[in-house]
Amino acid sequence: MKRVIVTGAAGFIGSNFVRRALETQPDWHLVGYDALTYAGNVQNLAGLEQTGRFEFVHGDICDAPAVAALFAAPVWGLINFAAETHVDRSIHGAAAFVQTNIGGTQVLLDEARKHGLEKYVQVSTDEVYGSLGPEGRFTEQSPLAPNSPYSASKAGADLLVRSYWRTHDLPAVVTRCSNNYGPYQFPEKVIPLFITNLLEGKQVPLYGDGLNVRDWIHVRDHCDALISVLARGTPGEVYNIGGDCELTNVALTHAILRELGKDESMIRRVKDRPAHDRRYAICADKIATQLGWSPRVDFATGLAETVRWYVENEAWWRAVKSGEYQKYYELQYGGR
Ligand code: NAD
Ligand code: TDX
Repeated sequence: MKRVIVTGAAGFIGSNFVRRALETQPDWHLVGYDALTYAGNVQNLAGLEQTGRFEFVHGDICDAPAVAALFAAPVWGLINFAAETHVDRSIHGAAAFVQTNIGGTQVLLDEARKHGLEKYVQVSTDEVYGSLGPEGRFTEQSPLAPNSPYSASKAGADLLVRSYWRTHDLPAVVTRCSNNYGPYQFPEKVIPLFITNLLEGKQVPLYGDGLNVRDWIHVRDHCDALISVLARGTPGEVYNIGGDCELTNVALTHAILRELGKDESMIRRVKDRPAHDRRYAICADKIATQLGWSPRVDFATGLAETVRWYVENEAWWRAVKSGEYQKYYELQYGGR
């Protein structure tokens, strides 16, 4: 059995990754590790320990002794999803972003180096490349030009990972993916926020002119790409991952409204996000050529499936759309 540590396992992509890896990698034993911040939810991993190939450990990636304890048994691989992930929150306050995204990554890298492993994967984002004009796509050679405290902290972590590979021969790989959607996504991100607002009969807050472009990928496709990188990625390399599905936020909003049988009156135009990146688009040719991965879920099917998941899992999103989240939402949108 290959023992794989999955940090940030109780979040959106981490929990989808654990589920997908249990389905497709019979020789992996997964250890989920998560601090359970506002974005982490053990419910996202419900039932998985019954497989006998998954266990959950509650802990912070900034806590070096706790991370060291994960290495008490031999570790084959570590994939780091743990992060503060919401751009708007990073505008309100960057401290937690620097602490977890950079400081936490440094702790993971040091423990991985001390104890040894076969592969370390840093799950990063296309946002480290900054913003595109109307033409072109990000390649792995695009310069890093982050525009938000969130993306700056992710870029800082990417550079640390590279330095541990160069300096300490740590077998580390970085991935940079575009915008994910699918089940278990926290309803602060645009797709689940808009779906759940509409299910509650509330309007959806569309930033600025709504013409910013994102390249959407279903979380299952992202997880399959990450499994191939963990299994076969070359240390020292960066792999871009994208869905080849560019949409303006207006087009995305209309698709969600259509799925739920609502009209344009449900759109509320709100002020723009500061330094709002205009366009992201990923060239994923390298991972296609070198690791044989390409996205499979078509957007219309994936979105319909996702809307259905939120309709069927109302208890899940009602529980997370309260408490601390509500306070933040009121700060962001002026109370509703
Ligand atoms: P998420 O916010 O849903 O989950 C993050 C998880 O990390 C949560 O479970 C949280 O409890 C945990 N966490 C936070 N701080 C921690 C700490 N100090 N120690 C341990 N655990 C901690 O985020 P997500 O959307 O699942 O993103 C996962 C990763 O993928 C992030 O690194 C993010 O930058 C990256 N990414 C996300 C997207 C996207 O579209 N969502 C796209 C590209 C890359
Ligand atoms: O209420 C909203 N209204 C709106 O118009 C929100 C929350 C967002 N938006 C717009 C801003 C963006 O152009 O929708 C687009 C997507 O916004 P987010 O869901 O906040 O995602 P984004 O900022 O693109 O970042 C996401 O993708 C890359 C994730 O949150 C990151 O963690 C990931 O790295």
